[in-house]
Amino acid sequence: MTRAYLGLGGNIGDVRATLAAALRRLEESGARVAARSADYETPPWGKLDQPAYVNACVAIDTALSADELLATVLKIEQEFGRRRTEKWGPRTVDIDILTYGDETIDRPGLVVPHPYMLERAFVVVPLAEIAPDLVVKGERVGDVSARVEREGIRRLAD
Ligand code: A4P
Ligand code: MG
Repeated sequence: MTRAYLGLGGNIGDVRATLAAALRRLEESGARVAARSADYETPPWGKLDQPAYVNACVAIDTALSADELLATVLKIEQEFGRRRTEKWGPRTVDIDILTYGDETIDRPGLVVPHPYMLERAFVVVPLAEIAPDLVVKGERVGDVSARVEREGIRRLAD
């Protein structure tokens, strides 16, 4: 079994319902959700003229290989209506593999740890809620979260 962390987000439709449904699909696909952050409303990053996002992070335990896990999350994105149009543009659900065990993977199609994860408050803030002591690229997630610019990020009630 490998412990992996995933970041989920979306800004089209009833995102909170979509995230919940996507996580149920993930559990049917060979991943046990061991911890889940709250949902957070987050200002759009990268491309600003789009609606606010809802983001969350989960810890999973899985026997899937990193490649199998990627194929699984891409399939779930498709299932929930993800259409790839513009980079950083609006989406129903995006699922990123943040870490996979303590592996470093860097090849076309899969880069782990996710290259920008520590620079993105919409990843680091929810991740710190479930894994403050996780160390990524030599940095403790809780420490990164404590110093990240979090203006406009709002933790949503259940
Ligand atoms: N890929 C490579 N590494 C990974 C990985 N670790 N996890 C490849 C998942 N996928 C990985 O993804 C393109 C390809 O990345 C996949 O086919 C996979 O083989 P994509 O999701 O279609 O590309 P994208 O989303 O257009 O680009 P990118 O860079 O993934 O966008 P981001 O970085 O995900 O940004 N603002 C807020 N507040 N919250 C958000 O969630 N998300 C984005 C999208 C922009 N702004 C946001 C948010
Ligand atoms: Mg993505």
